[in-house]
Amino acid sequence: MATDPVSPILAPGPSEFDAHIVRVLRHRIGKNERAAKMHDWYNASIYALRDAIIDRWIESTHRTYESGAKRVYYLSMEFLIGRLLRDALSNMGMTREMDEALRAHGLDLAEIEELEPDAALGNGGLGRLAACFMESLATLDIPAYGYGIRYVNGMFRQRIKDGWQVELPETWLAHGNPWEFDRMECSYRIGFGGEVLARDDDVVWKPAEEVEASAVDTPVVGWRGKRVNTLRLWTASPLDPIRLDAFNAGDHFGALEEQVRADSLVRVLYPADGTPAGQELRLRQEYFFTAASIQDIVRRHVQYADDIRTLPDKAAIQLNDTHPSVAVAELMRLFIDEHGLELNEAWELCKKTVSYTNHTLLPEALESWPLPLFERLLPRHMQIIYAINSRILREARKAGCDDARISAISLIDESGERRVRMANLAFVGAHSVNGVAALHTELMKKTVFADLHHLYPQRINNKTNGVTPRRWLHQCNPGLTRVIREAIGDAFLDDAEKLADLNALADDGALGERVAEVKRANKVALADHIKQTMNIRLDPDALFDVQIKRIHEYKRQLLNLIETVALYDQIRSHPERDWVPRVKIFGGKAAPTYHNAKLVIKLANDIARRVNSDPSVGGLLKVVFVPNYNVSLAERIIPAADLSEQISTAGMEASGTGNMKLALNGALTIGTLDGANIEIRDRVGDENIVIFGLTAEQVAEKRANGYDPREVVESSLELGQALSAIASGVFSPDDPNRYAELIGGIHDHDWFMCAADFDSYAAAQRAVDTRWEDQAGWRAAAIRNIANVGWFSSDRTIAEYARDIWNVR
Ligand code: B1N
Repeated sequence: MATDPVSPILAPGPSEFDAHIVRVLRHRIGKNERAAKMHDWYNASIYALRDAIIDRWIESTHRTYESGAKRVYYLSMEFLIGRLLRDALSNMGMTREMDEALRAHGLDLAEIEELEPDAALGNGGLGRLAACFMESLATLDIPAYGYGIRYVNGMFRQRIKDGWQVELPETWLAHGNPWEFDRMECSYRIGFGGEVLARDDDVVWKPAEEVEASAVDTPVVGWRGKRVNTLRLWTASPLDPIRLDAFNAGDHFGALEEQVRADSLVRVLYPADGTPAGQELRLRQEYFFTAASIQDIVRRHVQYADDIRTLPDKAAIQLNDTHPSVAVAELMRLFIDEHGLELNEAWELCKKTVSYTNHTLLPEALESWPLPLFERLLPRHMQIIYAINSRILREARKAGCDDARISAISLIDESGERRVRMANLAFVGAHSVNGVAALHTELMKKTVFADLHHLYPQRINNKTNGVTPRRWLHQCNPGLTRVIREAIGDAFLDDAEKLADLNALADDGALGERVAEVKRANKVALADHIKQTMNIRLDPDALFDVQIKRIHEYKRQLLNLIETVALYDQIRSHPERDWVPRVKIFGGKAAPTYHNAKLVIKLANDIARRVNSDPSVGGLLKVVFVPNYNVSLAERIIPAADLSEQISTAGMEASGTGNMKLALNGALTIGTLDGANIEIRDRVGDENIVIFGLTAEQVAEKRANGYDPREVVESSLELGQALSAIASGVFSPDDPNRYAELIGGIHDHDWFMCAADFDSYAAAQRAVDTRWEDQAGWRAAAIRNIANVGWFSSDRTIAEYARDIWNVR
């Protein structure tokens, strides 16, 4: 039976709750128990639960107004929230009530939960971080709003067809969304284009086009239901739904053009992660949601404080990467054009209010917009950016910056086609600029932001990422949660760092057994799921080796696949050896235009087909590419993982958060000294993590001084054989040249250092095998991982933002 790790503190008794569900079924869905279908029960369950949440929500909002507390505003292009039912039940302490109520009608909560579609409003780590942060903000009782876009289709659904990724639209709203509340009264006009007129002393922007942004709210319940915050997502509609004159004149499609234009703003999330963001629609989307959010924030403030100058005391605006960084210009526009402030005063207020988080150093992911496009779409913002820029460049000159530094600091990139640099805008407009792991923050200071850091040496700070232990331990792994409670009591449920009490028990064989039993049960459950969905049979006693994340060259799924091929060769050449049975599990989406990433997916599937059907490996090696990796799949895979692959080229993964989730669920990490892996190693200890490969410094040195991958390939027999097998078509007999170019890249430049790190990686993998043979040792190491990663709770991260950046209690 499903139980909560928390005793019910708010819930009505089970029979009362049951009666409530039945009432909802009747009066809100319009069915009785006999007529109700599974989906009706699903909706009724959520509506009934929602009623309990709403009371808390209204109470939380009221409390914030009464106390005049400062609010945190988290602006993000992505919120990868996944399913909400289990999370809301668990945080409200109502899982047992729901379970019993449904049971009384012969229904199974787990089955009802499966009906909920994943809200796939994000690409990957950045969007999932935003979701974890929202939950932790509510948990820490901090008044907060998340602001983003209500994408109708969101992230694409991935199908694998003949081994290739195919992108399909995600239709998560097809059956409605019982979690959301339309706030039609909360709407703003968002302008684009047009001209800027000077009238006396005033400046007036006359947009050529306008769309209406209206709010759709979703409650975010904190742990133990203390506070419910709001995720406010904007939807778009035209000011005129239809041009009747055109329609009556027979232009039926043209008459709806405005509708289509508005609709396009909220259709899809640009499904690229770390590749050039591209075109006008993306900039329109960014301005659309940012402007609506900033206007909402300012309106809320002046309504209650009636002095715009106190905004920084009441509002902290966090920019999740540069996607909402036009907020700086929009806030300045409202200060100056709507509230009549002088530029200087407006600028000081803006910096005090705004802060910015950087999530990547990849140059191709640093947003900039062609100046003509920006000027055409946002002419008034362009003027404001020029005004800010001349201020900043004056400051830089005064501080003695040379020409090279000045042009690096400038908000306008003049090196080729002129572009507006959004990261520089966010940096200068914010009082805090943070990285997401210690190494990443240091590299920000040395690389992309070196010149801005020189000018503003106090601004950059680190806030190492975290994950919510509610979703990523309690809810996804109830078995492990139970075992931990029995071992150390309940304190860790409210403070993940209390997991450290497990350290004293790490060598306790009995605890090791219980942790291993839970892991095995989770592996059986995952194996069943994979059998059902993919018809691949997995041995739950094999080592489950997991790499789940976006497919990207720097994340090096290719390195893992090359090693898989090398292992396959070895097993076939030495069948007499005692090989540790392994299951290699891959999951992740590739950006639709990212050719090499899509090829890596095909390669994983080509290798899987060959290896899985080769009787000579005797089931010792299986390869699985799980389609459509998303939050719900992560919740199944992570509790079942033995080994966590965190093998990015050092210096390129800003933080990673999957690394934290997997360690929290007792997987050992094999990884490079990159992102938060370094901080994970610092906490779990060298003996409980497997580190290999070049350091970030060594990678930089090799890239700067030239390095010859051919030489490396020639000196490693295993690597050479694996590469030529792939390149010559052993896994792609239908198209032997399919991987020639991909593998050629490794020989020619090996930008991501797959060849350079191969031997070290392969040796680390064999060391993993040796460790696995000592099951007692493995279990102790797994427990030490669980015990020491409580620090990576997003509660700790949010507490640091609150103290150092937002100045909220
Ligand atoms: O943000 C995560 C980090 O843990 C990951 O290391 C990092 O790769 C990820 C452009 C991004 N950085 N940049 C993006 C997403 C969408 C887009 O259009 C860039 N995502 C990350 C959380 O800090």
